[in-house]
Amino acid sequence: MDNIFSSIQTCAKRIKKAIDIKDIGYSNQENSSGETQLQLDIQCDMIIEKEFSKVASINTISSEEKEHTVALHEDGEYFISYDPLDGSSLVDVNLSVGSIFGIYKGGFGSQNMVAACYVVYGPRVEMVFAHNKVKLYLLQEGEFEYVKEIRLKEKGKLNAPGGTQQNWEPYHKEMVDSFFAEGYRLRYSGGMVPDLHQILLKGGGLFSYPATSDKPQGKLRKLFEVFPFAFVYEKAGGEAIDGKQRVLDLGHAHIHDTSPCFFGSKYEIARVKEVYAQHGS
Ligand code: AFP
Repeated sequence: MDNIFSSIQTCAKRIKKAIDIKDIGYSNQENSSGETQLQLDIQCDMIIEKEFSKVASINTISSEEKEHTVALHEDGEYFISYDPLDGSSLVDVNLSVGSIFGIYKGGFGSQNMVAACYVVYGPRVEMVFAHNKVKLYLLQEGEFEYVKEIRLKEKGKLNAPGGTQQNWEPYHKEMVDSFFAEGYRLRYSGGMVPDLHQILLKGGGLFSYPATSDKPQGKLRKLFEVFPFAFVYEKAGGEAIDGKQRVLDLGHAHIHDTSPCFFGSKYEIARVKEVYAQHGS
């Protein structure tokens, strides 16, 4: 695991450089979710594949930017799913973006998850690594330095509601509004990494990306976005559900499967469960 941890650090430093200098034009390729890839998406994906191919304990990788898994080392015990540059469409407006990693032992699948990690490229570069605890690191003068352990409070103050409102179910809108009526503040940038990072560091709140009429299975990908953040939130004392069920109990049929998802501290997730038990399918 130490080798993986330091390999991700190397990737993060190289990706930060690519973000700073790379022309961010579109490529002529689409990824498996049908989105046109930025040249930057492709470059970040290549950086990670190259670094991970040097780590003998990594058996297989799967990337949000690749249709299929890639086998690396037959004797390796770890399987890593990653989103090289989540929120890359925000780079041209200079908002924060991130890389997400899910680390599994023996095969892909939430039941095999042993660690998760994400990197935020904002005014500063930060890394959060969740194994037994959730630890925050800051890139300072070329090296990641440990900052602190992250723990969520029982109840937060932030509300980050994803998805197009006109496609929300009425009960979902009522639930989102009920948090605002209680004094919660809106925080939503359109980048999952900075939005979830903000909730974690400010002590709690709710991030939701529900099933909508245009996306009945949600938008966010299980392996590349939902499972890794679910692991981080649970280890930090919060919860992650699909409305009813713990997301880490959901299986996946295909590596690019998506799921509705709600991440938060205990208080907000209890409300989601209550509302979705009455209404959700
Ligand atoms: P991009 O990588 O295409 O910018 O999408 C980012 C993302 O997958 C995730 O980071 C956001 O939380 C989510 O999409 C935002 O989606 P909406 O724009 O539909 O709210």
